[in-house]
Amino acid sequence: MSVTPVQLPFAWASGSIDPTPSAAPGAGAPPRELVPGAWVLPAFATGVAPVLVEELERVFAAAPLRHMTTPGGHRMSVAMSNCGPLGWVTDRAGYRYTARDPESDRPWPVLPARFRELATAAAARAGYEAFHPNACLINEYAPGARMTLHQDRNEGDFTAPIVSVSLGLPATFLFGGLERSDRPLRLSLEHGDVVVWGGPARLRFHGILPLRDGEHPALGRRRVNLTFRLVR
Ligand code: MD3
Ligand code: FE
Repeated sequence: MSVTPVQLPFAWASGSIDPTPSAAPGAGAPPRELVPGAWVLPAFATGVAPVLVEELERVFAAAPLRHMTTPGGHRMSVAMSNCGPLGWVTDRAGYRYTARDPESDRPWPVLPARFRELATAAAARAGYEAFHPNACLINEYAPGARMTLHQDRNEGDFTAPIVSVSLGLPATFLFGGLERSDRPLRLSLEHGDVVVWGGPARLRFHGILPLRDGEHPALGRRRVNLTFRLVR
């Protein structure tokens, strides 16, 4: 009597092929520590980028990108939206996280599963286990848009890292120290690059130089940045 081997439905189920699809996060060069606590994951999100862009269109349909006003009364050159339980907002009253979009008074769109998975995987790759963000701020830069040097300190807890994902046109990122006057490093962030900012890097000053004009094959004349945060 012969035993018919069970036919496994996929070649990888037999263990001979890596089941990780090429679109899974994690492609690209190995992580590089920029300064203590800050890890660059080159092209980590390149494979999932088309899915991210599709999800972003859904988020923007529910919570359109808008130019917010700083407490000082300036209109930000960056257009913003959010998804997840909490979203970052600014107006004449100050900077804060809210559970509702002040434009619609509705909850922010849900954090797509693919966003969560990417953020958690990137943080783990940089050594920050069990990162479960509850806020995703989305920044859209048109040519000329910039973000001046600032610290991110509205999250209430600086033990969790921030994970940033760059999509579209490249930008020059400025990475300073713990004092505004510390001379910043410059780093080019390109489509698919992910950076994890934690530990001693979490409260460093940072910013983005005015975006250079160009045309990106997937995103057109813009850069979109996602930042995943844990707000308490
Ligand atoms: C370093 N965004 O949304 S992402 C921001 O590209 C912001 O849109 C920039 O700064 C952008 O607040 C930079 C990189 C980043 C984000 C948060 C950080 C770097 C950081 C927090 C602490 C240290
Ligand atoms: Fe920031």
